[in-house]
Amino acid sequence: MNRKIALITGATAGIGYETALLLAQNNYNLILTGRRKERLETLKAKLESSSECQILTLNFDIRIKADTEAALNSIPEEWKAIDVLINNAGLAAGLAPVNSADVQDWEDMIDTNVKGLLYTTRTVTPWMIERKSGHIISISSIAGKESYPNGSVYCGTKHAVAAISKAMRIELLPFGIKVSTIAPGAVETEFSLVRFHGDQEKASQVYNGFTPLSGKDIAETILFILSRPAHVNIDDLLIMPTSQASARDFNRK
Ligand code: NDP
Ligand code: 8X3
Repeated sequence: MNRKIALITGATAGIGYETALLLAQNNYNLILTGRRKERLETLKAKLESSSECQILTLNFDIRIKADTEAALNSIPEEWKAIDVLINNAGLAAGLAPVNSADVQDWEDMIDTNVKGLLYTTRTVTPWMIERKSGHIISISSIAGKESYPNGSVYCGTKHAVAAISKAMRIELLPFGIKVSTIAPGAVETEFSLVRFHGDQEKASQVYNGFTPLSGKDIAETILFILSRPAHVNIDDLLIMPTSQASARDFNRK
């Protein structure tokens, strides 16, 4: 294979999906993961029929350590030469204060955004270290820079992504492995629909009166980071809609 290999977690929707579309057109073969198998298969068929890209799909729940490790370790040897790991799979569940939030929502966010990211990174980094090459891009959030009311645990998980990435950057420095984080503001994907447990009306209200970022905006940012020369690393990139100045300040019309 003379294409590079990128592993994208959470490629069935939103940012991960758009990143798969863009990297397929930019000389990457892709390992795509997610729980929704049918979506993975449809995306694989779409990409293989529209580009030279080879696709491997892995269908597992990133919250489950044994399943995550088994799926990743099942990758054929030639696919283990992963150049790029995009830690994207994640969610917000609920929007409520600590005294009344649903504890299961907390478990889901911590297990996905923090523990799932760690299980994946723990499995893939030894392969990168062996080759003394690689680039890990993790999707943090404006919620990893600020904390807002009713978002304590989501904000906590995204602060954790930022903190873990900072330490990883130092740990992986001797091996020439780049570590980057992207912290987006509001991106219109399935994110709010998931946060509000399928309530489409509440989800749509999040993006009322302003133009949010799109999954494609973040995919293009990922490609920008990946296409810097070997001596350049983008450590951390904060990207916001023009109409958003903080986690809570929007210019809505
Ligand atoms: P989407 O809901 O559109 O996509 C989330 C992706 O994560 C899906 O492919 C989903 O796949 C996957 N995923 C979620 N839970 C699991 C799980 N347990 N196991 C495996 N895969 C899982 O949201 P976004 O594209 O917006 O979110 C991508 C990342 O960007 C997240 O980490 C999010 O926190 C972050 N982010 C989003 C922002 C936004 O405003 N949208 C802003 C800042 C950061 P499936 O359901 O098929 O398993
Ligand atoms: C998603 C953006 O502001 O809802 O990470 O936390 S926000």
